[in-house]
Amino acid sequence: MSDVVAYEKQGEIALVTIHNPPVNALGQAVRQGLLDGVLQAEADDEVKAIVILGEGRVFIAGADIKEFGKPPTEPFLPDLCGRIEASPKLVIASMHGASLGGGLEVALAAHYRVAVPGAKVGLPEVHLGLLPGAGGTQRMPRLTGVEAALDLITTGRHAGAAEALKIGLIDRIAEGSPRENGIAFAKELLGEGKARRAVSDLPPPAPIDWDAAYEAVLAKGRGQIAPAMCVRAVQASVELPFAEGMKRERDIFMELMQTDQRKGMIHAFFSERAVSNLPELKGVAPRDVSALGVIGGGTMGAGIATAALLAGLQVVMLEMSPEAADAAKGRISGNLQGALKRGKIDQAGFETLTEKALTLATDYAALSDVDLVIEAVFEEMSVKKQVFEKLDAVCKPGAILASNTSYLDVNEIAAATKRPADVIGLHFFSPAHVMKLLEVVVPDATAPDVVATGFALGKRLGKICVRAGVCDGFIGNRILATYRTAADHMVLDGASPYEIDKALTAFGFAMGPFAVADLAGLDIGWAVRKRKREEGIDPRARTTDYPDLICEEGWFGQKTGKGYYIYEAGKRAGIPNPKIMEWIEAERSAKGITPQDFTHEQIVRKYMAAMVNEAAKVVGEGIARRPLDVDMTLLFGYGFPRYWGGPLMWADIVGLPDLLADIERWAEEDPFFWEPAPLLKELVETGRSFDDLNKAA
Ligand code: 3H9
Repeated sequence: MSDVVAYEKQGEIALVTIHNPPVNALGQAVRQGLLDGVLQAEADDEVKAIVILGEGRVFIAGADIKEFGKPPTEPFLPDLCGRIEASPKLVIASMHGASLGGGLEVALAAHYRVAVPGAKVGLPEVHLGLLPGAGGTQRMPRLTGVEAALDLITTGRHAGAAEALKIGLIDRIAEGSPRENGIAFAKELLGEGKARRAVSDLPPPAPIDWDAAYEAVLAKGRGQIAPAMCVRAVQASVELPFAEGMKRERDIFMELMQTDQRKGMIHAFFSERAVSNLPELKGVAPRDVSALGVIGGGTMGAGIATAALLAGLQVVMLEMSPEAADAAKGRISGNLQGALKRGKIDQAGFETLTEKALTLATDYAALSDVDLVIEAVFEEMSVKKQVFEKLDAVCKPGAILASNTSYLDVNEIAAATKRPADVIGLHFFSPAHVMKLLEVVVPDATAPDVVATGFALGKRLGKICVRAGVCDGFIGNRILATYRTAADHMVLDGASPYEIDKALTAFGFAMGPFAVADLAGLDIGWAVRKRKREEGIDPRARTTDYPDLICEEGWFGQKTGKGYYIYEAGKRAGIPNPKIMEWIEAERSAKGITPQDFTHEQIVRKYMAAMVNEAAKVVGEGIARRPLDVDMTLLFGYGFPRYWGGPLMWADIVGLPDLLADIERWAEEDPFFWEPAPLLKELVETGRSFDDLNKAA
């Protein structure tokens, strides 16, 4: 019938099967094919029921996201769903794998729904900056009530078949193939003489306090608009007749389609998938990794070991003494207890991981048989070199030696071994069993299959892997150092750390830079400052002195109860530490600075401009391959708001010429810090965007 939708008859049942790999997205041809299938079945008097199926691993993953932003083409999905629901024949959706977004909306337009036990359903449109636009906000509440519908629609989370059955979203769970299930259910319904049953005919559900729900969702979304707008669309399902509710949903959908947040989130969706797609790795087979060594069982090493154990690897944890090894085991067990509580593993699994899969050792010889070893010891070049020399001596040929360093020169570390081709940086983020980002740092001599192994391991551990070249801080920490410096300069010039934190959380960051510093530990920045001073700071750089005073007091942030903020026991959020402003004011007057006022908008602009300028240098120098690599680094490792898509997508959205003009204006006063990135200048001169570079890569 069509290339992507097949039509077939089994007696009085018509089977309309979508075959549009990889995920049966509802592109124009699929929508047309579905419509034609329904019309063909309706025209055939012998057919009494229509079963809609998806071939392959999912039922339907939703609208075709690649079509968004282009002019819509007929048949439109809401009309198609309406037409399916209006069919005089019984329509059954037989679901398996994922039924998401428009895919679930097609199922909701059917009169009955059956799913295999492993099926997942959801309306994840909010993750794309949208809302369900084909009746999801109108039909789902009629089936589940408002509360369950708002939970699924505003969070975009997936529900399993059991939950879907419980809340009334599907009618039945059946073992067997979707085809068999669909046919059996259709026969049963026909046998019982069941009538067609349109969800739109069901009475509207009971109302709730809509304004309260709207405000709560808006606050939770930290500036994201789409989830809050879902509340208004669901409200329409209760307050308006079905057809008018559909119109309201469509209006909001079209409004959201025009937003920058939609652009940012769709950029994030595709970049998240493209980031590990490197041409140089095509056809390169990774080495086998089943046993992993971890050196150093502090917070980072224990987190890495936890992630590896949860991914089914054997782990050898090497520590300096039996006591330190015991402490490391305690940390790993604590992490695994968390996984146990969240139902990720059961008690038997917990015991296997801690007692069988994990080996503690204090002698390097224990690492002689591991396939890959990750060093997470003290961040000091001489210490790292010693570790790598020892590893080189004991590890088997072909074993990969990885450093978790966050700043140091991995080329220099590799040179301490006789196998630089087997050396790589695997930079995890703390807590390593939770944070999604892994920077795969590639020194000059690393073999391609070692890089491929880094990516394969990261994927196995559930990480988003970004390739980074070697420089001080790689992609993420190098950019962080620059935008942190911009924040420090603003403090000297008149903004308070607290206003800066407020401005950036209002922009969408999970936390502002000073609250983050308190969380990470102020001693970390102190150590970096000391190292940089030893290496020699360029005399043109503006520096701040007061952060050292905080550390000299022994105030290292949350872990000591005091830093930029004071933390009362049992409370996560702190209150401003009054001593900080005293020190800042003293430093300003000692330096003869007259403080100026900063609006939140000015704070965000300067902070983001510094981030973008450094990011453009990182891309221009090839440390990051593409702008999207920077975007994913900041999104998954640094709490950057997903709805902006990443700093370079943000830059495209606000406009590169204006941003460069600001940078050049600030460079008149501080040419050292604000030196414009050559790549940024080149893009402005040639009228291109960062995303043009992504597309060309
Ligand atoms: C919507 O439905 C709007 C409607 O309410 C109203 C309309 C009017 N379109 O994730 P994977 C690609 S909005 C186009 O790696 P998995 C993906 O880019 C939609 N392409 O597989 C990748 O391509 P590549 C609401 C799509 O097994 C390949 O398929 N739905 C789409 O790990 C494999 O994807 C969603 O937001 C799409 N809809 O996970 C669901 N989906 O190979 C989005 C995927 O070139 N999708 N691709 O990199 C997912 O969550 C996951 O893909 C899924 C499979 C769970 C289905």
